[in-house]
Amino acid sequence: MRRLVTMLPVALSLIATSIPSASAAEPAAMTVTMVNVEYEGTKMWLPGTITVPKGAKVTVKLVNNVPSEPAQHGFAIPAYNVQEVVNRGEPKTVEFTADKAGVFPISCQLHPAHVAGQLVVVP
Ligand SMILES: [Cu+2]
Repeated sequence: MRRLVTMLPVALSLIATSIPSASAAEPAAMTVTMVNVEYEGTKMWLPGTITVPKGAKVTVKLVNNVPSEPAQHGFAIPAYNVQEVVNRGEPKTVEFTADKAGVFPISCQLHPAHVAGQLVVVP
């Protein structure tokens, strides 16, 4: 028992040094692919909801696979000043840092009927 007690501070210090502190950690980098599809006449970006931790550097790869006209669709997250136009067959990438927590709409700025999604930034 005495041996165990004397080893305890050593064990605790090993644990403490192996866990990086939150302030020293780099922000998480996340890459998400979203695909614009048409299902029974309804257009939408899938997945409809993307969830990231606050502080993450987010890269969203956008693929427009909708076969019907028009050949262009928009991708906008107004709360993060993200706005892009994606041509069919020409993937694009948008990047932003998720620096505010909350639930934010994702929409197609070109077509109001395009079903909206959401970005969830978890604090
Ligand atoms: Cu659209």
